[in-house]
Amino acid sequence: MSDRTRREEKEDVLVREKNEEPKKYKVLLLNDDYTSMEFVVWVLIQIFRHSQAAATRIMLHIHHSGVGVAGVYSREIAETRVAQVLEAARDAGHPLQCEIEPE
Ligand code: TYC
Repeated sequence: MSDRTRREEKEDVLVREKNEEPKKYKVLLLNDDYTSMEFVVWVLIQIFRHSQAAATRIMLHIHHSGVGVAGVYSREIAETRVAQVLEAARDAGHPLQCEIEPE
């Protein structure tokens, strides 16, 4: 058995956790056949603060590849963005789907 006390081990874990970068989460938008391109560009500009050019590029990437990253955030901000996208999509009658993935 090691001489290290449980307290020393616990202190080491706390120090390690404190020095680690906080986890980041990708907010993904999924392609579908019904949501309009204009609406996805609007979401990327209004909710994710992309420029018109970047929003169009990201939307086209999703349209062609099936999925794309709208932004990368802390867990709480990522969850808020997902909720904002789903509410806006529901209000506009679009089936757009959005999810979080650990980076
Ligand atoms: N595929 C859609 C269309 O042709 C456009 C679209 C792009 C939908 C990205 C969702 O996340 C999406 N109207």
